[in-house]
Amino acid sequence: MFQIVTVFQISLLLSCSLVSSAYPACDGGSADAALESLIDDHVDRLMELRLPSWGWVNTPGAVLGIQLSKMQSLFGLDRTLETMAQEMKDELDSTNLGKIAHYAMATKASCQNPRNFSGVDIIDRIWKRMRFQFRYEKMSQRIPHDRWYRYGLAVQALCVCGEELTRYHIVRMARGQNDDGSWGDTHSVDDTNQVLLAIRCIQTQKTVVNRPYIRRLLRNSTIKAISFLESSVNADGDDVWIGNKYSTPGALLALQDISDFAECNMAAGSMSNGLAPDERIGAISQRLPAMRGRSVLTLKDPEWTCVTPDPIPDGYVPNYDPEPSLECDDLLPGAIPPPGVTWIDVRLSVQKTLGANINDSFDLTLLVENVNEGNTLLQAMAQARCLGQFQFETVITSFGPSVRSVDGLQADTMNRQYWSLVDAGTEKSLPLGAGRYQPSDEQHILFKLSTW
Ligand code: B12
Ligand SMILES: *[C@@H]1O[C@H](CO)[C@@H](O)[C@H](O)[C@H]1NC(C)=O
Ligand SMILES: *[C@@H]1O[C@H](CO)[C@@H](O)[C@H](O)[C@H]1NC(C)=O
Ligand SMILES: *[C@@H]1O[C@H](CO)[C@@H](O)[C@H](O)[C@H]1NC(C)=O
Repeated sequence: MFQIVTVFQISLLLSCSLVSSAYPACDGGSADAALESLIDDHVDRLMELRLPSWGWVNTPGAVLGIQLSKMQSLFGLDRTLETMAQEMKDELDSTNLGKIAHYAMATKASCQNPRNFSGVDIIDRIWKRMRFQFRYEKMSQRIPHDRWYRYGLAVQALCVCGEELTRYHIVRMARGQNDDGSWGDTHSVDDTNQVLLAIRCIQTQKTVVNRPYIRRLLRNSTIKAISFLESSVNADGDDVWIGNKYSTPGALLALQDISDFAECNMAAGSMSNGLAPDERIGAISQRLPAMRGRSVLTLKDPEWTCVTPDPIPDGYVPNYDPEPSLECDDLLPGAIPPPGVTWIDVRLSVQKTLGANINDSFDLTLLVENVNEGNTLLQAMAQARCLGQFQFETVITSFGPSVRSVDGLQADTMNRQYWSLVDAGTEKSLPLGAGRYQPSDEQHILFKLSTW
């Protein structure tokens, strides 16, 4: 039933969209004036979200996003690259494979040498980590240590920097594909996007092109991946997404030039519909290249060149503070709601046992009363904290604050634990993080310790 409705809604949209324009991610053309100005808005927002260090919460992620979409706008690039080099050296041993891949691609995109970026051979660091991707915890494994999204980024980074992937890594990637054509489970559209783009890149390599078996293997994999992504197209009100709003940019780039699906322009149109005021650098820097229709595969082009960035605008000082303001004075309700404000009640529960069933008992449950309607989940959590009823900690990430510890229990990220945010009524995972999700009246939200 659900699928029939979805297809019906999509065809309705199709018939109304005759006047809509074509998008670069779908037809390879260039951006029209409206899209160009939206790209500018995205870059401007990134400049507002720049930290006093001239970097970002994820510096290479933001640099890569701008370099691929509007290179000349990256004013202050020299200072950013200095910061990026320092941040890279500081976290080289502790961060994940995907972040190191971001460093390599941001360096390449800025026409620096990834083999010697401020003395560091980033490519060598990626190769070293590739060695144990399918061998850890003393066993041979099907799922890479850093998971598919980051593995895909690493293969892309090696490939666009001219490295030849080995047969071992290629075969492992193809064999890790699920029967439905996807990779991963928790965020499978996002994972599939990155692996598909990685496969597309290595399909141009000599080692692959010369070996019929590998060539066929990857061709088969690609066909299944395309069909999984096309079957993930869905209508959401007036919008069309591949997966959801935040997996659509990656999917459009992964499918670019290899798939000619009817809803491409609609998905690209939905994606190019604006910039939500509370979107963070993660979402913005992933959307930029997709609006321009230029994936990291373009970095492989021997003609890739850099331009001198615009001068730093007069009076520009990067000064973004990523810590959310959660003052009790602003959050604790008075005796009656202020004019124009409606109060809602939100229930919060916690399950600390890994693998617990949603119907099992909770370790903690509480009702947060008199939350301003429209406040975020994080504000509701902080309101309960101000009353001494709830404890939690967050860490700042490129998608905003991420819940790291709840009721005194910290997720063990080294062992891939995390606090998943679940609607206890529908049992569905929340589509947005605590810093952006706005609970509704009587909604019951569960913090469930999980692994990925
Ligand atoms: C891997 C991944 C995860 C891993 C993160 C592992 C880790 N801590 O290192 C796990 C499985 C834990 C995870 C959890 C969640 N995720 Co997630 N995740 C991803 C994914 C697929 C790739 C991120 C990555 O590795 N990037 C590469 C590195 C190099 O870049 P980075 O900037 O350093 O990435 C960091 C952030 O992405 C952060 N992160 C990942 N997910 C989320 C979600 C939120 C809300 C926040 C604040 C941060 C965050 O973890 C990365 C490392 O620190 C992205 C997909 C995408 N398109 O970006 C989704 C994505 C970022 N996740 C998303 C969501 C919704 C969630 C959850 C809220 C799901 C839920 N209901 O529980 C939870 C977060 C709950 C919490 N405790 O706050 C959405 C965010 C949408 C939005 N605009 O808010 C995305 C875009 C997926 C999607 N298409 O919907 N995620
Ligand atoms: C890396 O580059 C610096 C100059 O930027 C140079 O002095 C150094 O010798 C190079 N290192 C290697 C290993 O090539
Ligand atoms: C590719 O798919 C075809 C048809 O499904 C199959 O016969 C063949 O064995 C596959 N090749 C490889 C290398 O997986
Ligand atoms: C939880 O209980 C409800 C109704 O009691 C049931 O419909 C649902 O399938 C259960 N969920 C799980 C995961 O067992």
